[in-house]
Amino acid sequence: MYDLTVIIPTFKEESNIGTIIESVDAVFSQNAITGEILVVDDNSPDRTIELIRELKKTKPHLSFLVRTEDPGLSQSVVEGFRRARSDIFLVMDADFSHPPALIPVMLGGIRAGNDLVIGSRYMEGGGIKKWPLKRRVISLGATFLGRLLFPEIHDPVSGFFAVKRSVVEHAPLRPRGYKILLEVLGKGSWKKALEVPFEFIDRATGSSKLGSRTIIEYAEQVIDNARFSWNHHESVVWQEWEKLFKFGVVGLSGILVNEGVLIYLKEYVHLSLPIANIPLIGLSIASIPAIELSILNNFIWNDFWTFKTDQQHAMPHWWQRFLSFQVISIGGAAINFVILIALAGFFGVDYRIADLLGILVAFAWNFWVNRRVTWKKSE
Ligand SMILES: Nc1nc2c(ncn2[C@@H]2O[C@H](COP(=O)(O)OP(=O)(O)OP(=O)(O)O)[C@@H](O)[C@H]2O)c(=O)[nH]1
Ligand SMILES: [Mg+2]
Repeated sequence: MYDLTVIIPTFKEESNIGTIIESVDAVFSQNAITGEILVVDDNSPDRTIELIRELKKTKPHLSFLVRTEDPGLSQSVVEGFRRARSDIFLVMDADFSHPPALIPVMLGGIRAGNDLVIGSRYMEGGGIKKWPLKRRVISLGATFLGRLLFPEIHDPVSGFFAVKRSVVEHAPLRPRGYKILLEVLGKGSWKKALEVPFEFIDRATGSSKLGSRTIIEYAEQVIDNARFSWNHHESVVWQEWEKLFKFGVVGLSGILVNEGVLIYLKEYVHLSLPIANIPLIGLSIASIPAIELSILNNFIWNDFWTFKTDQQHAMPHWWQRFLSFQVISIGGAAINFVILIALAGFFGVDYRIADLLGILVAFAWNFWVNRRVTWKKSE
């Protein structure tokens, strides 16, 4: 039995296939890894297949399969999952964009108890070398969409990852397009993921296959994964919806607190300062504690309920989280205000609709930023 299976999808990689296999092999022997290499080729019209056949003669741990139907990178990887003869799968490109030297690190991550180990470009220590602006923008857009579903994963669309067999074995994967990792995250059964940074190096030889269709396919895939979670409440994405929902409920409770305090101070306390008789000033004096108490209310509920976790928070002290929440809430209020004034004042939108839009954007801001800053889990 092998320690792991390195799955390499290929299409027209005659200039890389020989060297990538040798490199992976060198890493295997330097680290005493009994690994299998599984190349999944989509019937390349160049010499890729011929070269693999040649290499196989001297390498019993090298297998390959040539697909003739339904070509595609993700489909090939999933077929690799089915054919692999070990319990740990590691997916990497053939074009040296993914450094083979990281294989032992990723294997170690799985052995240490993680279900998934992701080679990550978008975290400290990671990066991308020699990419034109257009590709960077597309990739950042894809990453942002993916992070809406998996806020804790820096690089949910990386092509470089290791995964336990059990994560994908019974997962109803619908592989399409390029971003197989998103599919695994969305439909696989996993709890713990680890990310290791790496620098993505653009291919030196061979040709790229990234087309414009990939963008549409990817958007479909994101939607499909979001939909999937509605019927699968054990999925990580569903847990995210739950947080969003709770955050919304807490927000509504904050409105009640705000209104309640305001009415109480205005109607029953009868602020007795001399200037409080001037109507607007009295209202302002009452509004400030009303807003502040609603922020406090929301913080408490979110801290004890919405973002309750058995893991350590990146901000370990409650007052740190409170300060962060406070600042972000003021930012949200400013967003609400600016949108209301801009839409109603400059674009003639009905002020009620303008306010509603402002509230929605502020809500999205509050959730997203607090999720990633205030209640970030420690790594
Ligand atoms: N089996 C299979 N492999 C593919 C297919 N398309 C790409 N690949 C392989 O998947 C890996 C990543 O593809 P790349 O074309 O390098 O994609 P990329 O890294 O986004 O783009 P470039 O590096 O600029 O080419 C490489 O090993 C390719 O050979 C495909 O349709 N089928
Ligand atoms: Mg590449």
